[in-house]
Amino acid sequence: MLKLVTFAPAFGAPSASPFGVKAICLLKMAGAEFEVVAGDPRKAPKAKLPMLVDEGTTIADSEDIRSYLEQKFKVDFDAGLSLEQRATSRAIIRMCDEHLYFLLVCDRWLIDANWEIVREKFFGMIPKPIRGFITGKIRKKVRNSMHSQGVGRHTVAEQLTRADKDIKAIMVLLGEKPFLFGDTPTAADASAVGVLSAMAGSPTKTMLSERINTDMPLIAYLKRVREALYP
Ligand SMILES: N[C@@H](CCC(=O)N[C@@H](CS)C(=O)NCC(=O)O)C(=O)O
Repeated sequence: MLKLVTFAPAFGAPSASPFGVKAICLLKMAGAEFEVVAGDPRKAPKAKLPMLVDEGTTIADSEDIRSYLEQKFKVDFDAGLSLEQRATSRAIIRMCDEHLYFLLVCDRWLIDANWEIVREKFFGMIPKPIRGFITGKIRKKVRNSMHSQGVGRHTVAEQLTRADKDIKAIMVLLGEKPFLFGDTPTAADASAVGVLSAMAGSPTKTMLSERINTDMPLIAYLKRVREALYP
């Protein structure tokens, strides 16, 4: 059976990682039999999770997991889409995976009230006397990497403006359809539900979580995708 190694469930999602959620949704769409196990990114080929283990083969990165599943199960996660829609789908996936994701990281890790809860959820297994010291170092690394990435240089309000523009683009594309490209979920829905549901599931009320949780059509869309694709 296929084994998806990812971060444990958190904040109402089947994995703390939106990429783990995306991979779970793709596995479900492929009709694969799979189990989800919690793992350590340091042991993964690219030192990140998720990774998929199929007997002796390990596939790292949700994008490569997608390609692997497409080949193995002869599925097309964008079945029925025109070339133009496929191009749009790719752009949406990039926007979710490579922009909105980093805004989620800032929301979870850099907003103090959220961090207090995230720290206990993600690192509660570290013995208490050294937890503060170790997690402080990890948080500093995340802060530096968000600064290098660029989003960490913006204020929370500026980050929200950026997220809002992306979310509006997703909602324009969705229109009145149940899923981004019609009546059936496609690859873009798997990326969107991972990151947007994680934002909605913020442990404390933030500007970003409020943006999502007060947008009723968006909430209804996320519920639909979760019902269709979560295990
Ligand atoms: N491009 C990768 C990104 C995966 C990723 O960023 N995973 C994060 C969790 S959401 C991770 O493993 N972080 C651990 C670390 O950086 O040490 C994918 O699509 O799978």
